[in-house]
Amino acid sequence: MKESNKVALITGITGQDGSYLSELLLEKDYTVHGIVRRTSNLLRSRIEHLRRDEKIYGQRLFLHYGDLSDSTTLRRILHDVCPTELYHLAGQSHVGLSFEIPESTCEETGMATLRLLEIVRAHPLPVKFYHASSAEIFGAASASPQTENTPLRPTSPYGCAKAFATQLARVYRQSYGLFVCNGILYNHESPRRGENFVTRKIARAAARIARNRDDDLVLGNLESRRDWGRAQDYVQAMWLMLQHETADDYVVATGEAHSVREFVEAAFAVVDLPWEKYVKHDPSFDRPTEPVRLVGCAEKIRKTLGWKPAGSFAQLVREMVDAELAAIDSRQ
Ligand code: G4F
Repeated sequence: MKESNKVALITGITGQDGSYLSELLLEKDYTVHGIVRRTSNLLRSRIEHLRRDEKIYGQRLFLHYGDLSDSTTLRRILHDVCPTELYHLAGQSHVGLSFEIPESTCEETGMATLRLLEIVRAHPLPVKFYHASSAEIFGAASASPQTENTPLRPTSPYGCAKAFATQLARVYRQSYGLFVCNGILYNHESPRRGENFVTRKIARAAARIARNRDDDLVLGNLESRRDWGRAQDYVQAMWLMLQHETADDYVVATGEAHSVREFVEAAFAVVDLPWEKYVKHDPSFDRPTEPVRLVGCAEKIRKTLGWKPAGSFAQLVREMVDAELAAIDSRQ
């Protein structure tokens, strides 16, 4: 099939990953359809540049109103769009928040995936299905680094919902022969990251303090460690999974863990400020439980699909802080 015959449907198109994935697929000559929730604000900042491009929006990029809880609409969109590839990225993705809204998190993250799998199973034409799984499925990991075979031991409502959806995706692949891939992605960041995730919060605060817009940065656990990569590279991994002849699960990670404290140090170093003077701790940002030893082994995707992470931790931090500085300076 020529790439120009390829049609992608994306849930979560307005998110960090959805926006980068849309750009990647449009560059590859796909027609891209996205499902968006009705909101009172029509501005969808991460894809606004695509929406304003007359050569793209309404020509090769289309948005459809839909909700993950609404099977009839999801089924109709799938029927009308007839995608060759479905990237399921949507859902409540904040781990800390999942302790406060566990039921809606499990509904959006777990049940919605089941709903989509059922719709794809009943669809008359084959659809390659990408499920956005997460390192959170490993939680209190029994081994480190984790691989595709590490047992699932989630430690948050979000992690439980992702574990449920990940295992269902496997069941649908094995039982019905559906082409379903789980991308087990570790933390992936960019200037488009939501402002309540720790990396964006730190990058934004460092820039705002440097430009005298803020006085401090209030954080939770500084000793937490995460395997942080670049979102732009990780959407490439999603696409590669659906191009392979067989469906499978892949860990997508850098293999390096850094603490929140190291991220803070690197971010404040970019603006040449002493972080100890500005960073405060507020226990309300601490979580009831945290995953431990979360670091991924991406050997399988490297060997099978030729994917490897680009750039270093220091480059990622600099890219995020520089983007915040540029945003402030452009508004002056
Ligand atoms: O940036 P975070 O909120 O990301 P978290 O919880 O690791 O989840 C992200 O990565 C997962 C994959 O590994 C995804 F599944 C998930 O959807 C999301 O994309 O927090 C990172 C760490 C945590 O240990 C948290 O406790 O930073 C710590 N932290 C410390 N202070 C904070 C803060 N996190 C947030 N959000 N805000 C703080 O003030």
